[in-house]
Amino acid sequence: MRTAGHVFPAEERRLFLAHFIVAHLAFFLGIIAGLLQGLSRTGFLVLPSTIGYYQLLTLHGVALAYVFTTFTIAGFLLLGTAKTTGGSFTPPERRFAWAGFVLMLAGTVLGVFAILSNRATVLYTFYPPMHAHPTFYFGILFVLFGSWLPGVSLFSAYRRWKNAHPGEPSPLFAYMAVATYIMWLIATLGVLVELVVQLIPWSLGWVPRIHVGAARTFFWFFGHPVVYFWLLPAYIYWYVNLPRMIGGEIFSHLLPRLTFLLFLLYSIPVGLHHQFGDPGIAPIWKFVQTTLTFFVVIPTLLTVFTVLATFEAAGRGLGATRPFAWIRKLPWQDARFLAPVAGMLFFIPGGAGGIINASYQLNTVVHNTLWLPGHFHLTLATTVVLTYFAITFWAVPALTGRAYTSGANRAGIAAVLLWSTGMLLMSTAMHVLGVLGEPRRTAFATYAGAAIVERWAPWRALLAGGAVLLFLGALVYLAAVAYLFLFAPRAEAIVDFPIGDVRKRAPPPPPILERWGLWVALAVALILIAYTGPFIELLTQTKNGAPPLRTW
Ligand code: HAS
Ligand code: CU
Repeated sequence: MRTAGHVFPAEERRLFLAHFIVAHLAFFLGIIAGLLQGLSRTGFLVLPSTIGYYQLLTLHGVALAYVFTTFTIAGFLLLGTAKTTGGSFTPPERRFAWAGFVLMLAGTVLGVFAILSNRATVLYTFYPPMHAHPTFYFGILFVLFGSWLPGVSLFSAYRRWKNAHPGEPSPLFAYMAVATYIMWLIATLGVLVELVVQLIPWSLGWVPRIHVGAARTFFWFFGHPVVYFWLLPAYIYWYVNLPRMIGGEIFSHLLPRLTFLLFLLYSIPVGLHHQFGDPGIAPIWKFVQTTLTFFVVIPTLLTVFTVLATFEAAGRGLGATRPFAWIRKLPWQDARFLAPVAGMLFFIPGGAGGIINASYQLNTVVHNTLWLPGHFHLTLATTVVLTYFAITFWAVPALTGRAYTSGANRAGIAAVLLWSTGMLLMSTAMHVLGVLGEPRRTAFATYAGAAIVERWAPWRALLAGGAVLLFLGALVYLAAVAYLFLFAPRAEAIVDFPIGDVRKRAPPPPPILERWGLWVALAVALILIAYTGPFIELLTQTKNGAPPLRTW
């Protein structure tokens, strides 16, 4: 690969590219599982007896929700932080990031091996007492440890930049990356305790029984913030990268930083909204965490406001004067714009569904039904994933030095349209089926010909049709990415990675926003308020654990 004419030095390019490569291998694995299970759980395909439905479902969830995301996030945040803190990492920072990559890769190989060899059909939430082979839990543990190390590299780059520029506001991208990884470090402590104290000793046979209630609570301590770990990098792209791409400026130093701080505070103490139906936890704690869940909507609303304001300002800057004329000035024909904006539109029903889920009583109607997969295929698999598509379309050419050709862009647009149409069909069907009572986490069943199943039939067909379109969209996307990696012509000019500037007139951010110790202390205080009571109750009331169970 040439070195002249690149934004990043060769060492950085290799590091970032490695992340995007593994991410997309996992994506490929995940979408195959997705297609097969979409067709089989609706009755259109009978799986060969060597493949279990729940095994596929585990593979789908782990490959896409954990591996594809974590590698893409690490690659993207490392790339943007390097770019905004001086252009490259120091050798130790790079070594940390590589060590993280190797650990995550080793963990992925272990975990995928356990799933493919049918030793870990426990779904991506790995709820005990379902009992997987230790390799699965060690795999998850390695991915977790590995995922911390890029955080260390970017904390160090951020500090290095701060020391060299005393008194100046830190680069917005690096600030947001730091906030995301601090949140992630705290969040992963929950699942770390679950793995190290509970699951691993139990799976090795050192202890006979496991405290299921505590395990689920440790899991959701992590399981809710993980959704913001996926979402925040997409927000970074919306806040920092999109404005440059559309020729606009970020209009405020304060709002984007405030958004990320609020996520740091409110992402974690809300995990009980996944456990409204769990016994052993008094309703008051569920109510406290419901209330906190409503607080975590606020930074999203701040984001909607800021992103729309940036779009409008950019459109007006390009000469739009009449109300809403600015919308037509935006680069709709560019997949790197269309994809995230389609994602934003899907976030309207996705987020609204989230608010329904979070409403303690309404949750009873939708919990454990197909509504839930409908919800997270809108939020994660559309809002977030479409934004990751756009990030990849920028990152790969910037790293390979190849041109983002109009052909690649057309394929990108086709992928976005197929994905959006497929998801519209599939997630609508899932939401309706959920309200009609079809359970989630279940293989195809006719329930002995119960009358309700007849009402499900047309929606199941819609779901399957959506899954096929999604698969086609994913293939077109992967073809475009492979082309950008390997075959696109060399770019004539340097392929940049767009990072927006905050407008000159914006007042500088108050220094208190960079006092991380304070924000971490506040986050810990909120966590203690939300979680001390439930844990005391769980650990004192229910003493007997469950023996291991193999359901597959
Ligand atoms: Fe969720 C379950 C509540 C957001 C993912 N969620 C899940 C699960 C996943 C998931 C994976 O309270 C299943 C876990 C499992 O396997 O059991 N969720 C919420 C709430 C939000 C929310 C309140 N979820 C997300 C995001 C996810 C995600 C984001 C992934 C990335 N969720 C729940 C609850 C459950 C749950 C319960 C458990 C249910 C149960 O019973 O098990 C909020 O963060 C949502 C806030 C968002 C909004 C939308 C505002 C956006 C607008 C559009 C943007 C437009 C723009 C401008 C920027 C309020 C209005 C457009 C411009 C143009 C020019 C077009
Ligand atoms: Cu949640």
